Amino acid sequence: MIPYGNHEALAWVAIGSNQGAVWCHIKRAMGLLQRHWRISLLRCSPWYWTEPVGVRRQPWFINGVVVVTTTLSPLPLLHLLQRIECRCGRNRHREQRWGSRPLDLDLLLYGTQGQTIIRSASLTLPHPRLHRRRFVLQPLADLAPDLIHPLRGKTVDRLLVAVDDPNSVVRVSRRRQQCDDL
Ligand code: A4P
Ligand code: MG
Repeated sequence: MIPYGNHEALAWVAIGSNQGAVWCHIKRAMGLLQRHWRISLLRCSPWYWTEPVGVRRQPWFINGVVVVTTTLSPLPLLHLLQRIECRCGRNRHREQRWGSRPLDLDLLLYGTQGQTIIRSASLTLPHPRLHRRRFVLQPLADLAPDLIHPLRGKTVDRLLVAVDDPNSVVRVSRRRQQCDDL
């Protein structure tokens, strides 16, 4: 049986940007997601200024998470996210791993309860580093605190409380966000 077909699934997508006009990249990415005929944007988390993880000497990121419904299965959805990254100026061949980028879209969880597990060369679900990163867990917990990580067996809220990540995550006020938009 084909597991996904044209059925609707939920997907949680992490959005990050720390290069160039960060809010423009984020807005553009959300617009492109919203306009895709096989995707509906359901909710968006608050946005956070986040201390860079991995490569220290780079600007802080803006991070957030969106939840969508989609009839795309996981791999075509990942490919769509990668095309959107390119359209927002990302060139992954020219960048350092974990370094600055105009836009990073990661597929965190997929399925009605986020329960899909995949380990293939091009896609790992749940995202392999989601449980280790405050900049992902905080906005994800804003949207889905009770969602259970299918491999860890813990809710997102519990993962956030237990996460061993000292890097700062600071909520962006709506006022600040509106100023930055101008
Ligand atoms: N890939 C496999 N599974 C997935 C998935 N679930 N979602 C593969 C997205 N991609 C997935 O990703 C590398 C490869 O992972 C892809 O070819 C895809 O097939 P990439 O986006 O090309 O490169 P990357 O993002 O630099 O690599 P990586 O290892 O995914 O980095 P991360 O984990 O995304 O970390 N600090 C802060 N504060 N905020 C950030 O947003 N982001 C990163 C990047 C580092 N530090 C950060 C932040
Ligand atoms: Mg990525």
